[in-house]
Amino acid sequence: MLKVWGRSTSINVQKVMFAVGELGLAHERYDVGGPFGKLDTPEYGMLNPNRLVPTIDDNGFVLWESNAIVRHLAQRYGRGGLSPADEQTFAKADAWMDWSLSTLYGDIISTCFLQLIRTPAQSRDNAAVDAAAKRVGQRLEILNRQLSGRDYILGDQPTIADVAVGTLMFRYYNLQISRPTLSGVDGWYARLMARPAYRQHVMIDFESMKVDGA
Ligand SMILES: N[C@@H](CCC(=O)N[C@@H](CS)C(=O)NCC(=O)O)C(=O)O
Repeated sequence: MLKVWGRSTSINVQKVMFAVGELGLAHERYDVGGPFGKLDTPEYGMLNPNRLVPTIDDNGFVLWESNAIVRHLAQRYGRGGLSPADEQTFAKADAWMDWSLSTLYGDIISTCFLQLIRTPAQSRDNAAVDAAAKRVGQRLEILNRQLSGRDYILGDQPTIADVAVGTLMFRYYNLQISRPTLSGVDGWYARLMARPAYRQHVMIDFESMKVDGA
């Protein structure tokens, strides 16, 4: 049985659980991290020396880093589906995964999400939020062009690319930031929201994560 450690409100756990849901894998998820704590135990340190979530144990194979976990699960359980069978298509999906981390994650999560949800309004850097939101809008124009004529990033089915980039979109679309109209990205996000695994694991209200005064 697949074991997943990580609270459901963590964006990186959501990414893994979106893949788990798409792949239809039987699993147990353990609430650790955030208000649940338990990351500082010796047992958890043995599983993940970074003491972060997510971590998985896939029938004895322990792995951390959410993108690596998604790739592993997709390659093991979703060849020809979430994990493109064609080598070059897989490489392109992999590139979009890296792109999500190197190009979007910092601005959406480390700046917009942390400033608007985890920082009291009086201490907030509104200029940084506005600049980050603007950069994301510009970078999503690249994705918008990729989605022209495609339902998902690499074609008519979701892949690991949609899992990684798509998981960020729920926060992007639900934070109080300015967004350009990008019909390709908007339509793709609507298709993601229609997927049961996305609804269950990614569309998790984050209002309860607001700190006092945010
Ligand atoms: N690069 C790592 C980042 C992991 C990470 O930063 N996890 C955060 C949650 S999103 C965490 O464990 N924070 C501490 C906590 O939840 O207590 C990955 O993608 O798995």
